[in-house]
Amino acid sequence: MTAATLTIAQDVSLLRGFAAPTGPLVLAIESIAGRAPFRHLETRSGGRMSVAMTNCGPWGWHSDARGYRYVGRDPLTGECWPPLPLPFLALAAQAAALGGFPGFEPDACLVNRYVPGAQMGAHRDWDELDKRHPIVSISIGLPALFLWYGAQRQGRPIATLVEDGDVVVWGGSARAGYHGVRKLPPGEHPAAGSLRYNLTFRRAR
Ligand code: MD3
Ligand code: FE
Repeated sequence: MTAATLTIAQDVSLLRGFAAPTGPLVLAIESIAGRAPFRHLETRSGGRMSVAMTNCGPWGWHSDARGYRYVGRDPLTGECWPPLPLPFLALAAQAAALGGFPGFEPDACLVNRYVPGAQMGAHRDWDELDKRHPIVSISIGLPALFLWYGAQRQGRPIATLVEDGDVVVWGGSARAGYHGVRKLPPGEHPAAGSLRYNLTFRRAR
């Protein structure tokens, strides 16, 4: 457990190495993907996202021609999403508290999987009911450049390298912030192989 909490922007905290070691998290992700497989969702405009996604917890984020929303069942299998592992919940709550948001109880965890070349364009997380809750992100595996645009989608973002075990917490004035992830460079990581994973914990309802 680390003590260093870095502020990237107002109400955006970076907890370096807070989720390390990530070996157990990778095993948990593989188990989740065994029940709710990774898939490439469709954007509203019909494109295919380069990041593969799945979910665990009561609610899962989904995207198709009908738009972006949280759903209680996996549209691929018709089953409920796999449960949120207790260690995930504890990690997210502790990180949120350190970032200034005590009492965070997420009901959704979006699991992203990046292969080299995958990227996430500038967007904001805006499908959650109550925007007073923060979002907690855990990076696993290959390092990536996080891009923080802030209140506006355009302009030059603040780029921060996030590495295995790093946790980002954002809420309050940063909750509406635009962000993205730069195209993943190739590499090899002991726990995650040639991949990067990201967990984002949200309060959907
Ligand atoms: C804070 N995921 O799933 S976490 C998402 O790494 C999503 O997969 C990203 O955005 C991922 O909706 C990133 C959010 C994030 C991104 C960039 C930041 C938070 C940031 C840059 C600075 C501070
Ligand atoms: Fe996001």
